[in-house]
Amino acid sequence: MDKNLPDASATNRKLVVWSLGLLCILQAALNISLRLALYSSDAPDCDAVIRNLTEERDQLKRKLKTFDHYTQEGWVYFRSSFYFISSDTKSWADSRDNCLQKVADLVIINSKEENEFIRQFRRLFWIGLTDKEKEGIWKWVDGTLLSTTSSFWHRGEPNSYFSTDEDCGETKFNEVEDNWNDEKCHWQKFWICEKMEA
Ligand code: 2F8
Ligand code: CA
Repeated sequence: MDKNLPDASATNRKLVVWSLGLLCILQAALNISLRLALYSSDAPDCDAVIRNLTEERDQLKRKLKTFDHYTQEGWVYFRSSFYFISSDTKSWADSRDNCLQKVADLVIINSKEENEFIRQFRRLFWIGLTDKEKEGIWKWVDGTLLSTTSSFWHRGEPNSYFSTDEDCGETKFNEVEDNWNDEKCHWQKFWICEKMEA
């Protein structure tokens, strides 16, 4: 062998060592860039996503349990509230007491849809509306003033009929959309309690 020529196996070894070195550098670079991509701010936080989904699932389970409980006890569900339709009659105050005992209150009507929901029963029901604190100032049982844009007094009502004291609200003229009447609170009537979904 010519001593001036480089040893072939030594050259190969150098080549292998360099290649391995290069591969190591490439792998490290790949590793770093993958980690950067995974933990960059716009990558989804998987733990947070799972936490949110679990919370949503538990909330739905709780809702379903509440729904089953109230509907089995005869409450009717409509737009995020449960309604109890009485099958006997009481004065306005006794009706309200009955609702309070059920951890509910006499119905508060906030929309035309809710009034239509109640009107469909075609009954004379006490509702949670009264002006017993101050004549002519109609308030719901939660203390809110009756809104002029969402009231359904029948034509000519409220009228405190012939100056008799009619301080409690009822549904009466159910053949038309504006079906409310003011009535004497001691009259015995059916009533509707409302319990808002938690
Ligand atoms: O005409 C409206 C009037 O109708 C009744 O009186 C005749 C009501 N009272 C009773 O039903 C007891 C009034 O409240 C109502 O305004
Ligand atoms: Ca009246």
